[in-house]
Amino acid sequence: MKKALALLVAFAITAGTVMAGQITVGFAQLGAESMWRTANTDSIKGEAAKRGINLVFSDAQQKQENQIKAVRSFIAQEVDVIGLPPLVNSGWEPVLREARDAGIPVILADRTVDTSDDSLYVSFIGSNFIQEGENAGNWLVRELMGRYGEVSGEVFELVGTVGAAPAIDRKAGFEKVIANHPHLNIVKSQSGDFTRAKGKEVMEAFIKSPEWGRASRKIIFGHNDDMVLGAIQALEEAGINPGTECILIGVDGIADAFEAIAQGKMHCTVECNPLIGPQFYDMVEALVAGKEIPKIVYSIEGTYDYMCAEVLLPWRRTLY
Ligand code: GYE
Repeated sequence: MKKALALLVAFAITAGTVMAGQITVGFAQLGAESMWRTANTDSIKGEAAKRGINLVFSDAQQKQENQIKAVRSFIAQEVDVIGLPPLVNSGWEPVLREARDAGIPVILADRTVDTSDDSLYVSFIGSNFIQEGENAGNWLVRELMGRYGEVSGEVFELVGTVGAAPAIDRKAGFEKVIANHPHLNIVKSQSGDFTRAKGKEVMEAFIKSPEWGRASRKIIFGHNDDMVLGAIQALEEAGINPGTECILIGVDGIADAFEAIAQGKMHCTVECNPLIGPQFYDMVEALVAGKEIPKIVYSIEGTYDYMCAEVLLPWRRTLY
């Protein structure tokens, strides 16, 4: 009864603000774990406001059950389209089936799901995470070759959220590249859940490990920049100079990473574009107009290092 009432209230609030012909989108954001994510949320909210789209937004605080609940409530509210960045890549089939049966298209925004039934969503828009892992690996191989004339070293890997597509795929892409180099190996690998605080904690544990003591070339590969920035704090607190004693690579390309690179504390960031609001609503509007949309839309992304970070920092601050 309470639930039904809550649903009714939620519906009344949304319905009350909708104008005739206005598109309603439910977006089940997964959390606010990183600067990438806050930029992504701003893009999704800002672009809806610009286009006069009625956005029903929810934040699952990094809990899959909350995201599933949000999707169910969007179905009950009969929104036109649902946007979903799945926290982890499994466990989505029942709720995606419910949306499909209700005739509400779901666009996977940012992260992917692991399913053999791709009729459960209409489209994926986001990054090619395997490619990002490869970009990180390729930059590292070139860097080692340039610095030392050989490709060898020990990698300490800060993994993203366990079971999340960007964590699984970035690892896979990176490993694929370094597999060609027998003296370049991952010696430690642990999840820092894509957050700065956990990245720092995991780095503290890495520093105390025997592998750290034994490593001759210490390389830190973080599945996002926030974890690497946390790791830099841990290194500095332990009296280790990140810029000269380690090689640090992150993913996302947030302005704070550009700044750390410009300051000589970090070496490279692989871009992952969070500003997908405009493309997302292009798809929403096309769907509502009954048009076909592509099944996959990948962002185009680069890799940035100490050769350019300082010059590009002011521009980057205007992005994310
Ligand atoms: O790289 C990370 C965030 O799903 C692509 O999630 C996104 C990732 C991003 O927490 O910073």
